[in-house]
Amino acid sequence: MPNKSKTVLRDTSKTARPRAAVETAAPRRSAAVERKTRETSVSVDLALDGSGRGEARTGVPFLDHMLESFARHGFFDLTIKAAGDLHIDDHHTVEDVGIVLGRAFREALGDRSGIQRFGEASVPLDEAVCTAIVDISGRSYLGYNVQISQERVGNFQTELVHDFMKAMTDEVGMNLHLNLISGRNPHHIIEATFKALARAMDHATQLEPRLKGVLSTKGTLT
Ligand SMILES: [Mn+2]
Repeated sequence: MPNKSKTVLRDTSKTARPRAAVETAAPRRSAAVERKTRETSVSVDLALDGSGRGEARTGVPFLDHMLESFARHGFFDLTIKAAGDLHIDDHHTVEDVGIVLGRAFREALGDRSGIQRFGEASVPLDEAVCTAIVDISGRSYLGYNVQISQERVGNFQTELVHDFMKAMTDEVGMNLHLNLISGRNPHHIIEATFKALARAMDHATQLEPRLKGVLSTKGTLT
């Protein structure tokens, strides 16, 4: 006898757990940060426990592409708006977006109790492979080993990635090592770098259920 069983879609909406029970399980880890200078005006809305919904409007389209990829692969909900002095060049805007995004992470993490703290990820994009290793330790350090031989990708200066990462690292208060393992195309290299950062930070910012307080024998991560 052939198996005649068939799939029946059942309406489970009435038996499902009430949403409120899930949503009140943990406090919302999020931040909204604004910063205005004579050079730029930047706002960032960040939720650590998001779904990867990213919207970036910085006036620097390549940076928008990278930030939306960062949100997607880190499962962060992220809205970034910036208006900067792009008539000079992209530098102030890219660096200041890094500052405000870093500040948003710092604020959303609070006293950093309960977080995994460490994260590591390697991400390939065709011929490019980049590794990100992060420790959200409260001590700032950037190890940047992402050599890009091309000066630009489209209009975007590839050197600005270093400035963005330095600004963000300093503001979060974290140790970040970015190591390019291989790569030729600058778009691939930078995108693999942002995706690796996203995955490493997703892991490092997640809550460790066995942990009470902060993951430090010193007793503080701020
Ligand atoms: Mn791309």
